[in-house]
Amino acid sequence: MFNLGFDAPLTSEMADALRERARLSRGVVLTATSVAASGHPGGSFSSMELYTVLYSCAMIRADEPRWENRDRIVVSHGHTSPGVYTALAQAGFYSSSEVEAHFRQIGSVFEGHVERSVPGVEWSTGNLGQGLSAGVGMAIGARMTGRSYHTFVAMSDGEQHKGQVAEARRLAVKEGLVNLTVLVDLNGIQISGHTDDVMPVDVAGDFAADGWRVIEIDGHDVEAVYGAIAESVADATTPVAIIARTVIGKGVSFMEDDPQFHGRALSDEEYLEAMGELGLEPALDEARMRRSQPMSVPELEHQTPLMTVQTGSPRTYATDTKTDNRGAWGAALVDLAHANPDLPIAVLDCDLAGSVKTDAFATERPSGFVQCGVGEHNAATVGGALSICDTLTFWADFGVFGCDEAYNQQRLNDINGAALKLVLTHCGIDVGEDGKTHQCLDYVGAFRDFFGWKVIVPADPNQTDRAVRAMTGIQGNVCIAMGRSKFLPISGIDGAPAFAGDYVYEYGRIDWLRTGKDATILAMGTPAAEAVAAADELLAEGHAVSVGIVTAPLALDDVAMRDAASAPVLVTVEDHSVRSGLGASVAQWLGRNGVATKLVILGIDDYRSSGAASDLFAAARLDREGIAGQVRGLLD
Ligand SMILES: Cc1ncc(C[n+]2csc(CCOP(=O)(O)OP(=O)(O)O)c2C)c(N)n1
Repeated sequence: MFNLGFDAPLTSEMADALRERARLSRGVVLTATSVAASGHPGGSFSSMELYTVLYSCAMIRADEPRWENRDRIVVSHGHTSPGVYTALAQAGFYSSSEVEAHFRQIGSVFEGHVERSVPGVEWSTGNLGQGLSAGVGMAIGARMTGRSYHTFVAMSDGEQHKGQVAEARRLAVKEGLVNLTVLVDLNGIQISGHTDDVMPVDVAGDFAADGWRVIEIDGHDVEAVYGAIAESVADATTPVAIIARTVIGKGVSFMEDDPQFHGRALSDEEYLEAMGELGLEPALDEARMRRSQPMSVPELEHQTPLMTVQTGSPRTYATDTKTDNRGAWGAALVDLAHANPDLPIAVLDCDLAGSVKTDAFATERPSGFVQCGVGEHNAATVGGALSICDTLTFWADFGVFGCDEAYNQQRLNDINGAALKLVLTHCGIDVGEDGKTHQCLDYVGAFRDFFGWKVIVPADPNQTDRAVRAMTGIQGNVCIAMGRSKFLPISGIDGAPAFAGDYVYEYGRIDWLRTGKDATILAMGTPAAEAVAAADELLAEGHAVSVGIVTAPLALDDVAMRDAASAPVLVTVEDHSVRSGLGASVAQWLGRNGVATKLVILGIDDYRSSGAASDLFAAARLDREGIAGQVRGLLD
């Protein structure tokens, strides 16, 4: 009778069973949090009927947690993890005794905030305000893949303060996501006290104002919860927000409406009293004993598998015609759409399609183009969640917005094992006249601190073309970063385009375009062409300088690095902060490998002003003359 969806009316037998599940779950929450001596029982109790009805009735399968047509349930207030874990246990995903014994224990899948590796959990949350965006991504994913599942997002009232929630609300309506239901646990309490005192929000009014249908209910009445969900699933006109009035700590008299139980476990005495009120046998001693025994719940894989993508035929850009990397990216994207007519491809935009060159894709495949407006936090999370829904997902934006603005969202994408392909244009001082607020100087440094993200910084349009195609075959989240200007593509020593012909892009490889014993230049991104030109100038003067093009500053190749470091002086060149980019990677590599050589890091050491990019590069001594002059000085 359970997990059949919401088509049939709720029978009294089912309602009784749901109430009983919720009662038992409250006991498990108390035992688990008391064994762990931490956690969030208050919100778990206020959300308990919502979780019980959702996990017991939605179309999900305990024996096949990643069934592709399952309804998606995202819990945005991830601190209510004990409530989520135990509702999933009641729905048969694993035994609740495992939750009781191993909640918040090292090595256990039952982390303090909900984790996607727990069977039944769709998105790791806890950084409030991101869950609705994840749900929007999954609801768009259903449309992209032609699947009929429904997405449910449970949220708290405290997190309604966040601006990202408003961004997601609007996108849901604009995209017509009738397959999306939000359930807000309106318990009126958060850490610092009553929500009305901390930061008043008209939750129902906000959803209604953005065009959602709003249904208000008693969130502890399982019949009302089921009925509202059934109504929302049947509604094919708008997304629906169910505002559930609840009581924090519901079910235990001394916990009810008391902010201290937001985030504290009960003492043993309180525990006994509470279990008595719930009519349940205490289970604390037994659970404490079991804590030292191994846990049997396996972690689900949460890295997104690679999709099969036809990469099409690379384009060649002539070395006598100035071209921009972002133009090459946009053209390669259209080629990918042509080469994969049946593959779900989504491209997210934040009102910059013309500049970030996704406009041609938007014309070519409008069904895949998702305009998110000026809502980058939302776009980042929507993109991450969509990328785990069998959709090849790109988000293109200026570096300062896709990286700096949305840093924590990209961190959560990393933790969730998403597969977002992030295209950052207008990076570095190459942004030119827009000035210092628009200079993204830290894209390598920012992503360096995430353990999963890969970063590609192509040197010219030919390499950009090939790297864009190749990144579709690289697992996980990948960022490709580029500048803004047009410049001449780089030539090999034979005068032909260096990154065309037989050239195949490989992540991590350093491509040697010039060789010489006097010095080594390792160059990355827009100034790489100038570094090659500088080496040619120096050669004409009798100085033989190697130039290696680095596109993967976070994955330096050991063999190539040993070669690079064998020269008397090693110079790095980049349009990036000297503190955390290629030069920093090389310094780290030298230190870790015990290799001593003179290292000179050429890059950006302060915020720069507005100006033509060529003038800015000259002022930073990152043009041909500047690089040649600095290397010449070192050789002399
Ligand atoms: C972005 C973010 N800011 C701050 C926090 C810290 N925090 C955790 S729970 C919480 C209160 C949220 O209120 P609500 O979710 O309504 O809590 P409950 O109803 O469970 O008491 C805060 C501020 C967080 N997790 N995420």
